[in-house]
Amino acid sequence: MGKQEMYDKLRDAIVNQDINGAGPLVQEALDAGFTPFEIINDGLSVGMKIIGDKFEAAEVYLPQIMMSAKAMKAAMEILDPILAEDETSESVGTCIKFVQEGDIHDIGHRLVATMLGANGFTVIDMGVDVPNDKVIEEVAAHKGEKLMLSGSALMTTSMLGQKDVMRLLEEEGLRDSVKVMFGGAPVTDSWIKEIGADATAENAAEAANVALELMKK
Ligand code: HCB
Repeated sequence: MGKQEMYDKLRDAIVNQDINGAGPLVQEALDAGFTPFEIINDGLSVGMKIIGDKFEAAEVYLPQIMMSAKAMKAAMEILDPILAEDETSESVGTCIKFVQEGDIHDIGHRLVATMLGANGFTVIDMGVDVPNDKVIEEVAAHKGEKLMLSGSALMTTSMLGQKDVMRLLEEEGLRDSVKVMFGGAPVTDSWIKEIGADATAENAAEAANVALELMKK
């Protein structure tokens, strides 16, 4: 099977909500020599983007989205342990990862966490719907380490909470202890500038590169 043909099958497993088929297909791709990185970036993520666009165009509805999300989870259950094994022994830094309060969208968050882990970060996954005071407590607990904060928000409402994170970091005297990268579909470069964060990234692969660059500064 050609490379593109496999990417298309992986993409379609997500678009067509193939919860039972996604895991075995990922295994098939791994057995055929595809890397987890290719499987995620050129296959599964493309499918998730398509289903997201279809949702916005009202071509599919919440139940289908939820099943695509489950297919994505089934696929990542095969890939996560492999990516964890690949982790380099020396950590390049600690990354506190969370999804903003009020927001339970965790697919992109998990992909970014996986990619950061695979690129040498020690990832502290605080999960979804995390209040800002808990985030600040976690940053304070790791003060002094090479430290990143990576927050996701998928809704315009939850994105506003990112501004508050920046304010609290300043107030608590923690701003200089941590590099801050925010992401999620509504997050733009101008928003990052406005709130005084350090960076954003379009996707998980870019997030890993941006995070590695920030750790050098
Ligand atoms: Co949801 N939802 N949803 N949803 N949902 C969105 C986000 C809307 C944009 C759809 C729309 O209306 N057009 C919309 C938000 C509108 C807005 O505020 N502008 C919306 C809404 C309104 C809602 C509900 C309120 C719907 C309802 O109940 N009526 C509800 C809210 C629940 C809540 O959070 N309180 C809801 C629920 C759901 C689910 C449960 C059905 C499901 C989530 C399942 C899950 O995550 N476990 C869901 C989904 C899947 C979506 C869409 C279709 C796709 C999101 C997604 O997974 N994208 C989304 C539409 C869209 O975004 N186009 C829709 C794929 C991932 C891979 O991309 O952008 O999340 P990503 O992450 C990327 C990228 O941003 C970057 O890298 C990631 C990986 O490549 N990145 C970072 C992310 N975080 C980063 C952090 C960094 O530091 C750096 C980079």
